[in-house]
Amino acid sequence: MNKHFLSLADANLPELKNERICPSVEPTVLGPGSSVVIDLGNHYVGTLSFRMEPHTEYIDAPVRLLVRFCEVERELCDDYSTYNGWLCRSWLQDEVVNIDFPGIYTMPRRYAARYVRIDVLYTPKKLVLSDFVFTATSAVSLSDLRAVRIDDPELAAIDRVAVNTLKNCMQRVFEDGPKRDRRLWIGDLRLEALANYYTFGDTSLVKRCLYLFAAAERNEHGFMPGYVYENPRFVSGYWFLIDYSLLYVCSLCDYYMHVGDGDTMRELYATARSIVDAAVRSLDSDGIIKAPTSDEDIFIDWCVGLEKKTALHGVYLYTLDLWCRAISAAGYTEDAAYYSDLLSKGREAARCHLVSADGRVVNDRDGGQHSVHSAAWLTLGGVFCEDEARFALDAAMTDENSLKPFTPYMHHYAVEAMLKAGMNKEADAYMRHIWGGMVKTGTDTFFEAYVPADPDFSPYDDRKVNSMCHAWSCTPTYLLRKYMIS
Ligand code: RAM
Repeated sequence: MNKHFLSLADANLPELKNERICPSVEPTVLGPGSSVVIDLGNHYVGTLSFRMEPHTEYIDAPVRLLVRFCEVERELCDDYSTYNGWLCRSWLQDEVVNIDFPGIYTMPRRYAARYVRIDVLYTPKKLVLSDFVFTATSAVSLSDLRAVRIDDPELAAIDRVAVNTLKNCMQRVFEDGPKRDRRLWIGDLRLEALANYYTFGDTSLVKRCLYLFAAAERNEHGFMPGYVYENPRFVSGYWFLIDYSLLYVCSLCDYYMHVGDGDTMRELYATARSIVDAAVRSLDSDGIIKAPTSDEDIFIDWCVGLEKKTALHGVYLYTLDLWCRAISAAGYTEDAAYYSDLLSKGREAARCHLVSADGRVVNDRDGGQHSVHSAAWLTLGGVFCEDEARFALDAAMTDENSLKPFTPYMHHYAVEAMLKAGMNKEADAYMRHIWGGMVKTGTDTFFEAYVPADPDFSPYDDRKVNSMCHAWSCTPTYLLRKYMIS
């Protein structure tokens, strides 16, 4: 672990802001087997306290309650006893609490919720619950939000939910999800940071996260872990995702382009360059990037059955492109020329080996699989001119048999690719379909995974553990503010 970078990260630790939410709930008389649902009126992240008093007679035994925190309404009725996901059951936000004495009870942990359901498990006498207070936390508050005017009500709703998602994920770091995993992941960080530049503008939180990753241990190939833990102490992550490692470089470049902080660019230059060089060392004899160990080391999306080699090459080119622009702006002219040459070669290699004769992004390396992922990432990598990109994207999106994105993370890059290809109308329709589709479910925040045809899809084999306020879903506020509204 690099202590110097860690100390710079710590110097940017935010002071969290608190907001007291007092839902209007009448004092409720409850006996064994009865329950109450508290609606906080919006999705928040924080702690809950409430008052428990005897109804008429003194309660001469502990009161045992089951308290469940739900991010969206449908979770109120989920049966947790049937949970069969491969992530630990303890991520589900339910607690059995024993209250020995009347008075205010404060729950010990932080939760992410719009609704709280309390079931009385055991009590010898009736009790009354009242005075619910949810203390919500975030690194930012809505009063910091840059105001914009969005006349279209559907887009305004999408923006509102996106901003709420971002706010609730901005804590000590840019968390991926406040319910789960509550840690700093590169892929999530990059998208949150972009959205943040156009909304809350909290640049020191971005800086903190860039330094946290720079402090992490690399693997033997020179790649960075996809995530780190930082609370209560720093621990490097164990999953080395090549695309995420490259997106760290992009995050630094974005930060420099938006903030113009030359000191941080200089501090982190060698770190970022060594990742780019690790990618260059991973090129095969055709000049296409290849995961040094196995394809397990590439993320791209949670899409089931996805082949990822083409998309990874797109991420490599996209990173080189941004890297060249940022470092030449920062004055590293010689290096910029060296990497520009690699970029041209990488694009040429993609045209030769990854694009079929008819202009679709289909090749043997990915077993002839057609996907929106591959077409989007090669477009973002600058492999095509606008017409070619439009053709490749359109072919991938309209082919019934092609694979489509499963996560708002990949939906985001699909929209970015459409915008790059000048498909503004299609990008608008896509955003309304995906993020507008989530809004129609009545949610206050955007989800970790969203497959319109399969609302129960979970990367973890059980929807109950999905995060329903997930950082990488917050980008419509960025897309709208940067490209779609004036
Ligand atoms: C999941 C989380 C996180 C993401 C990784 C790859 O575990 O949802 O957000 O970055 O996958």
